[in-house]
Amino acid sequence: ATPALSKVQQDLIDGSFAARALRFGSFTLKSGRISPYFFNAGELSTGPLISTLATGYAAEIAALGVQFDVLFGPAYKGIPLAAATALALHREHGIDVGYAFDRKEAKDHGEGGRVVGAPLKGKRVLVLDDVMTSGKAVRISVDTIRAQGGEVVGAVLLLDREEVGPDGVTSTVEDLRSFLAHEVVSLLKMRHLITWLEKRGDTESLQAMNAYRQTYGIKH
Ligand code: OMP
Repeated sequence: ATPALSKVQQDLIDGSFAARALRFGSFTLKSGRISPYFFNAGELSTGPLISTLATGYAAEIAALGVQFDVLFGPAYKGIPLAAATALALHREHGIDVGYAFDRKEAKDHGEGGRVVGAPLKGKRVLVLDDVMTSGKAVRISVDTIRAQGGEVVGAVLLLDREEVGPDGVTSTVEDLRSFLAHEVVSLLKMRHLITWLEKRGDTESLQAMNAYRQTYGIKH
């Protein structure tokens, strides 16, 4: 059975679909897998959408209860997300943390360095990212943070696609959890998108989603 949607999840999926950040069709992923859906968090680019999203991330982080100093949002899409979430944590939960992000290109003049924002050295850092498939993007952030002398204390994602690795068995999010030895949480999982499609009665997308999940989805 598919899970019920919370108000935040319903709002997030409705808003993402309306903004075409969430699309159903045929998409080639970084991994080469052909997916019946794609979530492009870069399209969540209005005040109301980023507000809903930041409130969602902040609530997830507050519920997680992890102690940390800095939120790290990788370039480019993670930058506004981390900034907006730091603001929401402050306003909505009284949790005051720094935020930081990396550059895509190394800078060799001016202030220099690959990381901008709050210093990471000796700090507890929470990674904030958009979509996770294989976990590669998150691992790159982890490497960047550790290279700066920061300690990664967990990761929070917008969408966990709930996929298996190339061996067809290992859950990529479980793998990331053991790699970090910390929690990895997400606002949405692929199963929530399926619930949403069921409510909407979109049988064509549902069939494609279920077939994809059979092939690449985590096994229960
Ligand atoms: P992994 O690095 O394999 O975990 O994939 C995550 C990244 O893939 C994201 O940061 C995006 O660059 C991209 N992506 C999406 O944004 N949305 C999707 O629905 C799927 C992917 C993807 O290519 O797997």
